[in-house]
Amino acid sequence: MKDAAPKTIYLKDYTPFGYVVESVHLTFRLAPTATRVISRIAFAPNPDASDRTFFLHGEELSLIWAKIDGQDVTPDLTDEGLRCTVPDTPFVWEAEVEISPQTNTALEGLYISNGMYCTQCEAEGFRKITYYPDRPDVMSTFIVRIEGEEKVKLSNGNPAGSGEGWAEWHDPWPKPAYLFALVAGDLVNHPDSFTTMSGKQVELNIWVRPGDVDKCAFGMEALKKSMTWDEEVYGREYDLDIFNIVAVDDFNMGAMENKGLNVFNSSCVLASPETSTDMNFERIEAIIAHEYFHNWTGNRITCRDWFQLCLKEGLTVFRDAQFTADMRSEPVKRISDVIDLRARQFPEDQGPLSHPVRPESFQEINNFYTATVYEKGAEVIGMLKTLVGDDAYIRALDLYFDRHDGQACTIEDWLRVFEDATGRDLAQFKLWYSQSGTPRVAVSEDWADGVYTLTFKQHTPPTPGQDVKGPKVIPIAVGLLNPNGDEVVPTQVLEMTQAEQSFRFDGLASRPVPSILRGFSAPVVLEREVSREERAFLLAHDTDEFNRWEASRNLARDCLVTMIRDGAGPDTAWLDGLERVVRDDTLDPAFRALMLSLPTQSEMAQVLFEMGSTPDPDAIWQAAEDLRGHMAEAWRGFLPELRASVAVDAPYLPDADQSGKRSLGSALLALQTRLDDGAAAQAQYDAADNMTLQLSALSHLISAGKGDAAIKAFETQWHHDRLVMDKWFGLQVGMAKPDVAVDVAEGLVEHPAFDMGNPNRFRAVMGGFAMNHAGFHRKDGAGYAFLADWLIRLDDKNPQTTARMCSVFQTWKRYDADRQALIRTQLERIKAKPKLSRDTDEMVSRILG
Ligand code: LYS
Repeated sequence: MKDAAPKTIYLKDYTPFGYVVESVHLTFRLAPTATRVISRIAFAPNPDASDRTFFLHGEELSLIWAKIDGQDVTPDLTDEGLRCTVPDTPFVWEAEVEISPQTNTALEGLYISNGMYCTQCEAEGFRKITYYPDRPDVMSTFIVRIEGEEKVKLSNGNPAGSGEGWAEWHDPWPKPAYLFALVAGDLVNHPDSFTTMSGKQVELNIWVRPGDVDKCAFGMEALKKSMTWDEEVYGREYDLDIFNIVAVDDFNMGAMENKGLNVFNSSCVLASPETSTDMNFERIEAIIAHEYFHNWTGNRITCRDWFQLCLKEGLTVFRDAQFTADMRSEPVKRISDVIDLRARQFPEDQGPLSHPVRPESFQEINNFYTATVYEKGAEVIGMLKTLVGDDAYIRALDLYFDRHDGQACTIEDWLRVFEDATGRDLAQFKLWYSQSGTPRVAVSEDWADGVYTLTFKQHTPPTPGQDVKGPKVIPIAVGLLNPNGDEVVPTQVLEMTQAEQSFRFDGLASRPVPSILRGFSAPVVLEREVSREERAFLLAHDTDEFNRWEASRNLARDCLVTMIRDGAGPDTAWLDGLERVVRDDTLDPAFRALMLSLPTQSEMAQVLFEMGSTPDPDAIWQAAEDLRGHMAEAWRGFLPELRASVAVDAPYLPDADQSGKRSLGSALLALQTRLDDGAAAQAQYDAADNMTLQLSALSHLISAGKGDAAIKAFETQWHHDRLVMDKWFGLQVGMAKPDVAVDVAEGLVEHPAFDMGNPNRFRAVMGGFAMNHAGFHRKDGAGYAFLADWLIRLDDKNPQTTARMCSVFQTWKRYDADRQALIRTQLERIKAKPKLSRDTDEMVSRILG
C-alpha cells in the first residue's frame, strides 16, 4: 500500500547491486495460510559495484529467523525489505519466512487459485515470497524443494528427485528472480515430446485441472510449432529436459515465461471447438509462441532493469507476430495488428499516459506493461529490420545471442549489435526508444517535367514531460501506380531523417498515384489531403494489401465524419468499391472480412477530436448504425448468397482458411440481421456446432435487440464453463444498446457467477462495458460512476487489475466539458479512496495530469 509520498524510480539512477548471488536454495513447506519458505543464498561482493549496502527486498513476509554463515543475525526490517551488516568476503545468507498464499488476492507472489498453488513474480513479486535482491540484473541458478501433499509439484528447470510429499527441481541456467515459479496442486497433464535440432529429447506437458485435459491438444501443437519455428528462423534451440505449461484460472495477465515453467491464464491456453472461437485459437497460438520465444529473448538474455522491459517484450512481440504471419496470412496479421495498435497504443501515446518505449521513470512498474512497451516496442524492431534489411537483421540477432547470452542487457547493448553487424550509426534511430508520442507525417507532392516529388514533413506533438522533439528516422515504404492502375515503381523504402525531406522519382510517363506507408512501415499518422477518387482508385488497384485496406478504412472514416458532422448520407461510391472487393472471390475471405470492419466508435471519437470537433458518442453510435443499415439495404440482394458461398461444410478446424471464411460470414450475417429481424442469426445459433458460429450469432442477436432467448439458452448450456461464461458476460454488456448498457452492467454484477476476485470475469464485465463507447459515455455520467465504484472496490484486493482498468479514462479530454467534469469527479473520487494502492494512485494521477 501507498506510503506518505509515492517514490519515483529513475533510469538515470541505476547502480549495480553490491553483491552477486552464486546460488539459491529454496525449501517450501506449503500450507494455505502459513507457508514456510527457507532460503539459503550464497553471496559474494560484486567487483563491478561500489556501494556495499546489503539490502534485500521483502514485502508482506513474517521473518522467523535469519543467519549469516550459520550465526543468528537481527536485520533492520522495513515495509520494503531488510538491511543487515555482512562480511566483506563471500558469505551464506539463510532465512525462514512465513507467508499466506490463501489470502493473497493481489495474485502476485505465491497465491492459491481454485485450490492450486501458483506464483507470479514478474515484475517484483518474488519479494513477497522471500527476502532477496529482487532485481533482474541479479541472476543465479536455483535449487527448489517443495514439500506438501499436492499430487503435482513443479518448479523451474529439470526434475531432480521426488518422493512421498516432496519434489526437487534444479535450474542450471542463471536467472533473475522474476522468472522463478512454483506450482502445486492436484493437476493432470497432457503430455508430449519434442526432439530438438541437435537431437535432444524434451518432455512437454500442459498441466490443467481435472476436466480440462481435453482442451490441451491445440496448445500443445502450437508449442511444438513454436519450437520448430524458433530453430528454423532464429536458430534457437530449447535448453532443458522438460518444458511445462500450467493453466491457472485467476491470473492478472495473459501468461508468464518463467524458465521451463510457463504459467498461463487458462483463457490463453485451453481450447476446444465447442468452447473457443477462431479468435481464441489464434490468440492462444500466438501467446504460447510468445512465452516460448521468451526463453531466448527474455530468459537467456534478460533486462538489466525494468526500464529495459521493451528489450524483451518488444522483441518477443515482434517474433510472435512473424510466427503468426508465417503460420497464417501475412497481410491479414499486419492489418489486424495495425487495427490493434491504433485502438490501444495510439490513444496511449497521444494522451496523458504517453511514455517512451523505454520509460525514464515510474512509481509502479506493473503500470508499464503497456501497448507502448509491447506493441510500439515491436514496431520499432520492425522498422529496424526494414532499415537494415532481412540478412543484416539475422546477422545482428546472431551477434546478440552470441555476445549477450547469460547477461542482463540494455537497449544500448541491443542497438550496438546492429551497429556492429551493419556499420550503421543508430544514434538518431534511438530516439524511437526515448521520445514518446506518435509522429505525424505530412505529405505533399509535385509533378513537373516528368519528375514526381514527394515531400514529407515530420512533427511529434508534445507529450507529458517532452515538449520539443527532434526528427526521427522514419522508413516510409512507397510504391507508385500509373493511372491505369499498373505499378510503375515497386515498393521502395524512403529513409526520412530530417524534419522536412523530398524524394524524386524520374522517368515517369505520367503523373503517378502514390501508395505511401505500405505495410504500415512506421507507427506514424500520415497527413495527406487525398480525394475520394484517389482513395477509391487505391482501393481498387493497390498491390499492397495493407494500403488497399487502408484506402477503404480512410473512406469509411471520411464517410462517417460527414454523416456525423453534416448529416450527410453514406458515400455510395466507396460502398460500390467495397462491394467489388467483398464479392471478389479471388481474395482471401479473412482480408475481405477486415475490409468490412468499420472504424470503432472510439476511433471515430479520436478522428473528430483531431479535426477540432467535440465527439458526441451518441451521434457517432447513430451514424455507425445508419451506415450499417444502409450497407445492409444496398447489399440486400446478394448477402445470403455470398454468405452461403463462404460457409464451411468440412469438420471444424481453427486454421486460417476456415476462420477467414467464418469471419467473413459473420460480418455478412451482421448486415443480414438488420434485414430479417434476426431470423438468419437465430438459425445459425440453433445449428451451431462450434463456439465461433454460436457466439457470432449471439452477438448479432443481442445487437438487434433479439437476444433474450439466446442469452438464456446460452447460460443454460454453458453455466458450468467459466471461460465460456466470461464471453457471455462480456458480450451482453459490450453489445447492449447504449441507453441500457449501464443497466445491463448493473444486472450482471448481481449475477451469482459474477466474481470480482477473478480478473477474467471482472474484465469481461468492466472491459466489455467500457468498450460499449456510447453506453459508457452516457451523458448523465452513470457509466463513469458505475465503473469508478467497482474500481474503488477492487483496489484493496487487486491493485494491478484495478490500475490497468483505469486506463479506460485516458481519453477523457476528447469529450465535451460536461463529460469531462463528470469523469474528473470520478477520477478524484478514486484518488481520494483511503489506502489507495500505489498502482492505482499512479495511474489516476497521470490521467488527471
Ligand atoms: N512477461 C509477461 C509476458 O509474456 C507479462 C508479465 C506481466 C507482469 N506484470 O508478456
